[in-house]
Amino acid sequence: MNFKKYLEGNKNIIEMALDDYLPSEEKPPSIIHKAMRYSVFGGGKRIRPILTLATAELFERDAESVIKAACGIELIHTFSLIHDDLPCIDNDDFRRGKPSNHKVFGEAIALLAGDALLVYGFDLIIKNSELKGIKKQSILKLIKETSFYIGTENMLGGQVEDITLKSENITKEGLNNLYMKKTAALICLSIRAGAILSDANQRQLKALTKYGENIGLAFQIVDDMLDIMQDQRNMGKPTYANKYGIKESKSESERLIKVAKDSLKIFGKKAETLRSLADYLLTRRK
Ligand code: GRG
Repeated sequence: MNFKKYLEGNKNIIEMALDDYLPSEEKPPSIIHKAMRYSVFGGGKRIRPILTLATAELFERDAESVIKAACGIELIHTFSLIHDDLPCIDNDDFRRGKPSNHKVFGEAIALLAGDALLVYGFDLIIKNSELKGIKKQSILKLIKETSFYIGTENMLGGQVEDITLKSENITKEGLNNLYMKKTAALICLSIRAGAILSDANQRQLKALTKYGENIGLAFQIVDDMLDIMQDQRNMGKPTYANKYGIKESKSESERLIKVAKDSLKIFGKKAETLRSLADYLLTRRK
């Protein structure tokens, strides 16, 4: 199948499900439901839930058996973006070319909308237990993994380093570690979710985690390059592009994508979609 069509098809499945699961804008207290929907339907690429669906597909599981967990992870991602933009963190007035959540709804509601999306995210992961062929034990494992990958040892901790470390003081290893936590952790979780819900074995989980870590690192390096090339943001921040320039960022992201694809060897041809997804992350323009 044409890969562009695959992405579009899965994006539609995810958006329809998200619309179905989220409270309507009219439901009281209406303002927070409006704020949540504003950011959830604000033009995201849906990379993380697409990765969950694609990983489940590798184990011949259809989208229907993992869709709630996939959407839960997208809600957690959206929570992190709303909080990231707040004046007390990155102070960004725009997200995806539109006014950021706090610019439209005010800081207090934006903060609460982020909190609510985090809670709903966990709720949807738990509700994935209602879907066909899912073991309760896998859901427990996934909840534990979610807490770990978004907690202070990973996404949250990465965000702390992002706002406290200075570009001039950070080493390559330190930057790698920061990217692993801030960005690669949630990407790894998205992939591991698809694998755990499909009863993958340890060897398969290990290979998929290596794939996730490497595409996650590449994703952040590409993101920093796009920021610099498109609107000169992040000046002085600890980013690969600021420290090593565009040329080295490009070759490092290409190297990481190669390592990611090589780590899928044990799956043979069945992992073709995950390989195409890795290539797509390298060539994306937003
Ligand atoms: C609880 C205060 C508090 C914060 C939560 C803010 C935070 C912790 C974590 C944020 C981490 C973060 C923003 C990492 C950046 C990752 C990244 C490159 C996001 C953009 O992802 P895309 O391009 O987004 O997939 P779209 O727009 O497609 O949804």
